[in-house]
Amino acid sequence: VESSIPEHMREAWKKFSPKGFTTKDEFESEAVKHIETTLARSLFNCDELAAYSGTALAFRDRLIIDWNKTQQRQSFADQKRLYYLSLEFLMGRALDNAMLNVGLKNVAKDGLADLGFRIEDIIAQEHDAALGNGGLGRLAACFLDSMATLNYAAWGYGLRYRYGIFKQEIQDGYQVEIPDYWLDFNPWEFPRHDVSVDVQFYGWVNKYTNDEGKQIVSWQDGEIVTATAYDVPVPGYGTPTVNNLRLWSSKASSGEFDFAKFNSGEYESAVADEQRAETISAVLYPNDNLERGKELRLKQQYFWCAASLHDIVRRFKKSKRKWSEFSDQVAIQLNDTHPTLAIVELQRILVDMEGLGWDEAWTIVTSTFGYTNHTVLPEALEKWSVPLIQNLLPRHLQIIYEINLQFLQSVEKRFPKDRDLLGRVSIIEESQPKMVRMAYLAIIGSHKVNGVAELHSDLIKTTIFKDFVKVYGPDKFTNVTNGITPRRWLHQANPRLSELIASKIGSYEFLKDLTLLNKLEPFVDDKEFKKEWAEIKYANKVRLAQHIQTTKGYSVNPKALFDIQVKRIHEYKRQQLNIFGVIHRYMAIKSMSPEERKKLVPRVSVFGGKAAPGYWMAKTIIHLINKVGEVVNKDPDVGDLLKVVFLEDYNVSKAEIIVPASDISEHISTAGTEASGTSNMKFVLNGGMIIGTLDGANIEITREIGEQNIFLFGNLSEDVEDLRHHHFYGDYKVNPELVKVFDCIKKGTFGDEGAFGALISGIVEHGDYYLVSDDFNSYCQTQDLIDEAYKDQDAWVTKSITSVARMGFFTSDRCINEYADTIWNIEPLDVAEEKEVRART
Ligand code: GPK
Repeated sequence: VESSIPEHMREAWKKFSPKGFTTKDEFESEAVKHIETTLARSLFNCDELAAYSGTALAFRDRLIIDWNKTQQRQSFADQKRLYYLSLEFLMGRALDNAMLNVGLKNVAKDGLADLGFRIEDIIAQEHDAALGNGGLGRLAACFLDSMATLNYAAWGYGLRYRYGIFKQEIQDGYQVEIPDYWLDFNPWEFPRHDVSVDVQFYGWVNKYTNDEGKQIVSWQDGEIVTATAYDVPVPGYGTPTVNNLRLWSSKASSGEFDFAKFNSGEYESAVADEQRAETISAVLYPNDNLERGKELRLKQQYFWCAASLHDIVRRFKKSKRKWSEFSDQVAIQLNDTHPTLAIVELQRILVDMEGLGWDEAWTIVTSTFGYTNHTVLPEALEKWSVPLIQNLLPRHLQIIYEINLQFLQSVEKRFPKDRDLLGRVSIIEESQPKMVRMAYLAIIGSHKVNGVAELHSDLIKTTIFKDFVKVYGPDKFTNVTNGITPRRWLHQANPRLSELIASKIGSYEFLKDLTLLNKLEPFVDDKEFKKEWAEIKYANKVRLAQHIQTTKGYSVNPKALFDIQVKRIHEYKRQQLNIFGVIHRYMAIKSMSPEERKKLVPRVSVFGGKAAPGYWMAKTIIHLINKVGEVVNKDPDVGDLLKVVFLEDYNVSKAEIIVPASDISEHISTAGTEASGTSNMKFVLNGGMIIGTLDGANIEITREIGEQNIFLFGNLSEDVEDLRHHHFYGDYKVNPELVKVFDCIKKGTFGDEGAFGALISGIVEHGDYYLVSDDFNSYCQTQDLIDEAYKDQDAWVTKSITSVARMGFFTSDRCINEYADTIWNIEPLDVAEEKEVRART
């Protein structure tokens, strides 16, 4: 490896390069050094935040050592790398994860105790890195964890938003959004002021023939914004690999910040230019499963794609290889269509800047990219208006047209009689204004397209991308069922359960090979084991009850059945079905005699999740949940039999408390709408049962854990279309039990009935698109079955253990290995030698 340090001076470097702490005393020494020097605090003013900061800096130092080595090792090995392009990385907290991954959490715990702190309090000081909305962003974070743990040479590329997803407060039952400024103190990022890319916008395209008779295309007179790299270390579990997540931050380019203006007194307009540039990476768009076509969002997408591609190409060019070897060195995965412009940008770099021929370049591009689709919901499929792209990215629009022309010509050759087909598969939608269909561009520019669960991958082939299956054949389309990292979602969130499992199967190896969980099955009848299993669940429920007590100010009974639905609020996810079911239960309780009530299973219904700020119906659902809670929770007829809790500001760190505490969790989307779901996997892995529809990964979870271990209900995906049709054209009647629920709301039982009118009329008058009424009976009956099943605690615990034992398939490690084998064509780096060196020192 090249170095600027002369050979004879390297000894001194080697002698003094830090090794990182391993003992408690070393940890304390590092932490105290950071508190007293880096932070300029002392024994007399070290609060928990300072103790967190010192601890984080001590662990950060450790990670950096491994991180530097990993990057050197990967450069030296010169293997193919994977780049994961995602507009969202929902990382959550880093300290606990770092401590567990390097195997020094106990060292830190004892060290912090010596210094006068409880480790849990210190961990809780950290601000979540919340650069994502929901499942898509958290999936990217789980993938980074697996890629590092499995020793793949893989980088994440994203945006360094100054504001992550907003913080949610509930005021008078309504959601209120608070900005999430999270960068005040972030020890986990490293500004790389020496790594920057100038990104261009607007301007015009100049085409001419040069002296040698060559066609030259130049994009000129645009506005330049600089992308600066901020690197975040991503440690693997029990391995020396620490990968890199590179996040781009925008600022006015130094050429752009107009000193002439500045000096001539136009201070304000000079500052305004600077602020406009910084706006690009200022804020995460808070929409989940929805696209709104805002210009700033398109700017974000291009800014991030261009910076990432130039960085990747720069790295490739250092290797001095031929362009034809590009895709032997580089694989790029597109997390949804948000980074589709990367396809166009690479083609532009190769053709306009590097002088390759169109076809040669296009072959390279299409063998480099893979595209993952995460939804079939039409409102989520990205389209950008042609005039918008024309103005912002004039050269890219030309390239898109050329890609489309060549593609359509090839289709026409193969299907000469099918004129309609050409219109249907065209990247350009012939609307007013014309629109660029990003998913089509992503398909055409990639060599593989995948869905995220079996049903979903089938659906994209038979619905939204059907015509492309005709054009390319079925092999371009594949499935990679989602997974989750068992490190965060079992070991970190539920340490006692992880420890119990390890004690039974002999080691913590299951955290790296989750299929080893199947060794638990022989213990399903072990009385002592079952008792401990149940105790752990109970302790986790007590912990959640305490969280409810401190955040909401009232108590819930941890012996009650905890029924939890936490995820983004969306009509297709059907939190409204859940709350209508709760009202139905409330009405039933009210009409019972005291004797009948005694036979009931007490229940705590927990909701949590954010609504997009502009999604009015989702906000109405939140409002209803809160209003029902206000009435039910103080009704003396009900007491402990039913409590309704809306937990504010659901995020990754709260999920780590909530997920281990569920008896039942709800995954109740209208069949065919939830691409996969990943919290379903988290809940089952923590010993909870599921109530769910035959949708997304619920289907595969059922196949793995067995039908007797899951509570399924509702209509099937294949029947949805007919049912919807029937709502409009048949003699459609709303389910009578649901009508009673609506009457109860309309009577004003939960306050101003007008507030919920739209929720009801959407079902009664406007076609019930999400089939709430069709599934209501089946849902309520299944809830009754759950009550019955819960009464037999012994059988319940058997189900719980059996399910966990069969969850091995749903690790994101399996998922990443599948991507690596079938899409990226990359292999893990061998780190055996590094491990050995480390064991010796
Ligand atoms: C899908 F299209 C989108 C989106 O914009 N945001 C998002 O979080 C989710 N998703 C799906 O809704 C989930 O079913 C899926 O598990 C997750 O992506 C990861 O694939």
